[in-house]
Amino acid sequence: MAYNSPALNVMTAAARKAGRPLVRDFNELENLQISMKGPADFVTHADKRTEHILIEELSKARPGYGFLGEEGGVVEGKDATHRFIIDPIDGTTNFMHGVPHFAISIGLEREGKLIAGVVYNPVTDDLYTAEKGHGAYLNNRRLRVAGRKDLPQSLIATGLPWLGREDGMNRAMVETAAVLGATSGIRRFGSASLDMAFVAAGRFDGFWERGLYPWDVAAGIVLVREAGGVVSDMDGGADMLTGGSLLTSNEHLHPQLLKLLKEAGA
Ligand code: 2AM
Ligand code: CA
Repeated sequence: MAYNSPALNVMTAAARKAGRPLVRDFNELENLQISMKGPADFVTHADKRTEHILIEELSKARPGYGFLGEEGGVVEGKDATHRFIIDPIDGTTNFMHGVPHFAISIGLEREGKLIAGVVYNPVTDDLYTAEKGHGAYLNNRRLRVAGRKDLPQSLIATGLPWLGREDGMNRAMVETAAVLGATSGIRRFGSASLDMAFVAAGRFDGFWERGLYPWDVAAGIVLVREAGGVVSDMDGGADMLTGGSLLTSNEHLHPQLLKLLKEAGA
């Protein structure tokens, strides 16, 4: 059984509560006959409502904690030591296309250090939780990163640029080619928080992406660390929460991936 602190229970309850109407929206979206503008508006509404429920539930249980959210930005709290970092729908494009691979992501910071994380896919009901010093779990089952030591046997996830984010396109292509030529393959599933949860669960051997925001990765960082993984930015430094790039893997493959991506010359 997972050890759940009161704070982690609060985060889990908020994710589950916000997840229920989100699943209803997701099912409705599949059947909906909407105008071209419709789906985007519908998803924006679902996104905002989900963030609203999360903030409401979390601040009811922890009044005074601050927030950093994808929709709402920074909300200063009276308690300057604690902050929730939340993404109401991580994997919005999947959500919009009826692909059941998206998550609610909630990280908790104390004095600038990440101490707990929840990543919840409400469609599959997969709940990933982690707390500093207490391990990472999927639905109460303890998680451990994969033990593979060699790149040729490894399966690596990434995220790639899209329309409107072409600035990093060439670099992403060069890095992707380098990893494709050195591993068993790449997966691009479209939700950074779930990619990190999958690394924690030992499904993916590693994950890297550029252009990420704190709410994409806050909870995932705690998950992979507590599952025994290594997380850094793509220069090998510790600026992965706010620096915009992230590389995570096990202790054997992390340095190899870092070197491979650097040598890709991007
Ligand atoms: P989001 O769904 O919360 O926006 C995957 O590459 C990461 O990039 C996801 O965590 C996703 O977070 C973000 N992202 C933002 N816009 C995207 C888009 N149009 N297509 C794919 N990913 C996007
Ligand atoms: Ca996101």
